[in-house]
Amino acid sequence: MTLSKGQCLKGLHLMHQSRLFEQQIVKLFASGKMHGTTHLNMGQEACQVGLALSLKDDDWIVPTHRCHGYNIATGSSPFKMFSEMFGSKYGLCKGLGGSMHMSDKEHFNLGSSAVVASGVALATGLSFAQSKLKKSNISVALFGDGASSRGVIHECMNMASIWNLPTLFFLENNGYGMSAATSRMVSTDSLISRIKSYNIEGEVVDGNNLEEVYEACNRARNYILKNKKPYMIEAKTYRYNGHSKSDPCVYRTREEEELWAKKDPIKRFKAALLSNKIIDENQYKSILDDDIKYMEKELEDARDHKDEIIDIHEATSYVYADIEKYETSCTEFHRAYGREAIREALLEEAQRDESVYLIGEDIGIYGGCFKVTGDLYKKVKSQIVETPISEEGFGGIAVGSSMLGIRPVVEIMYGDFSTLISDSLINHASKIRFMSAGQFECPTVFRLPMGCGTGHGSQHSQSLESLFTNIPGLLVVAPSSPRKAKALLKASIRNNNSVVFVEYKLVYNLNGEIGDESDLMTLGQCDVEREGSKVTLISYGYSMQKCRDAINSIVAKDESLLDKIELIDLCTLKPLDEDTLIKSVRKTHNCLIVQEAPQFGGYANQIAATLNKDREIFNTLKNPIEVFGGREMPVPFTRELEKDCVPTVEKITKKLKDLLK
Ligand SMILES: Cc1ncc(C[n+]2csc(CCOP(=O)(O)OP(=O)(O)O)c2C)c(N)n1
Repeated sequence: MTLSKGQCLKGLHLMHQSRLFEQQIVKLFASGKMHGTTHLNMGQEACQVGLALSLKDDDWIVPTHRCHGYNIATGSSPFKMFSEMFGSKYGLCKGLGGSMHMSDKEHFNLGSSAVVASGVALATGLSFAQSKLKKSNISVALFGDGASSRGVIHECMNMASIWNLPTLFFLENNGYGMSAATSRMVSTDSLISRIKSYNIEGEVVDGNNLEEVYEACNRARNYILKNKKPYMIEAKTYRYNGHSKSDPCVYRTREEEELWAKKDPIKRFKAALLSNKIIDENQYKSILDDDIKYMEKELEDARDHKDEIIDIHEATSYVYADIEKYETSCTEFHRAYGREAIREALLEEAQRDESVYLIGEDIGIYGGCFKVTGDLYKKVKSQIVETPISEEGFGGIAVGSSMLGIRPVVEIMYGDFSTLISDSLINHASKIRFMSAGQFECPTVFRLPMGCGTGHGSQHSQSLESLFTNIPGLLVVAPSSPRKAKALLKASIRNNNSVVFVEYKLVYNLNGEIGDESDLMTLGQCDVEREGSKVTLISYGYSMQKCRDAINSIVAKDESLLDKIELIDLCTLKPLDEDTLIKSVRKTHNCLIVQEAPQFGGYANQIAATLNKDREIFNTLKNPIEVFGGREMPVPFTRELEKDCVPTVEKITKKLKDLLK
């Protein structure tokens, strides 16, 4: 055998433990002692253990939802795994993850994504980081045959190939998605053949043969590190149980199940050990006995503490990383356009910190779609990563890489395409810190050019910030001027949360004073741009500029109104600086909130709700708080209609005048 005796025994123990762990889980669910759901991997142990035996410290894995065996095989404590599934504070993720999210940083296991196939992007991101940080390690992207039809996998294979990433794509082909047989769902008999399109090498193995899997993984690891190329393994295997706990497997025959039971990976490995005289029957029995006792003890300990859970305050503390406060001492200013201000922020931060990477489409010699990155490809060339048109893939890669020390700043060409990266933002970047109970952080910035006024039509002009403000775990920042764009972006890049950085495209064309490299603004603070006594006007992004213009036009005609309007720039939409807003409206008793996004369901309504809940404001308001947003229509192309579908300076002026009466 190619495995040493030590490896054989370890492999046998691990396969037993994986199976025994899940047999206990079946009993616990059957007796109602666990809640939620679970996906069992019994029958697939050779894939998990064979792979794990080939890995070295600092090789990372991102398992699928069928993950228990991967945790056991890579060294997670069964006590902590049982505890996680009981939801107790002794769980790997303090009970915040559950069966599908068993992150274990100590054992180089990022934890699964419950969004099938998305973990592949995270794993590719880990290998992106390994490659940039010049590590001699690999990351393993695990996925199933069902997952293999998702586009993100194909995007990632393409990028791993063109960027020479050390990714092992490991497909556990157990023949079925949930109920969907591969034969019905996939356009080819050979899943591995798809890698030809990406110029990736790979092989198919018998996934129920531990030694074969181990040897293939070893070959793969050596190949990846030697050739600096990704590799793929397709392991053919079978899951014994239903897809999840409630699946009676009506879609497959008992004959088929019996056929696979004959190829049981543990029985086969035992037979190989006996025939190669590595152990005898008595030794085998004693190994199994030890494993049974070990697992029972781990369960007993976990059960003894299962009712000890973290409180809601501790749980909340895992949502956000602390936000740093900055007091600017900047005295040196120079004039710049918004796009130049952002470019300066990117340059300064990339030069200051070599882990900052700028990622996006056409951000190299083309200079970015809106010429924001400009000539940065000359100045910080090695930190610019131009991507194919694969938003979902490079969004996930950015998030994955951020957990291994990269600080990605992703440019999405148009904010409208944030719909395509929303999986990485909404399901991953925002939640991994929480689900892993703080084991991982995702310091990413996603720059999204939003808004209308450029004649680009309905699919290139939206204001989608409210899609993200409703997601716990994301910061949402929206600058309204060149200075703020620079100072807020620098603070965003340095912070340890994921930031949706909303760049209203027309702010790119504003010209103003901007600070030097020391000029940073604290995230989560509003800016009272001008003080006034009678009306509070609140806005963000390019609408702020319209508010400024409206105030100027009012004051130009009537100087007595100079100190009557208080103008507040939100700067950060989330977390919201409620105190500053409440203080202002308690003083003015009038409030108008302006946003470009359609009014219904928009973010500005949140501001109104925040102010309305203050009793003092409620009791002293002179007029209802007014929200003024875009019309209920996609942004039209026609210049006049495009202008009219969002708040205009003239209309803001009129509303302000009414409130000043
Ligand atoms: C994007 C997405 N679609 C659907 C699901 C629901 N779902 C969970 S597992 C699964 C089947 C996955 O099949 P496969 O990738 O072959 O893995 P297996 O379950 O066989 O291990 C489905 C459809 C999901 N979690 N994510």
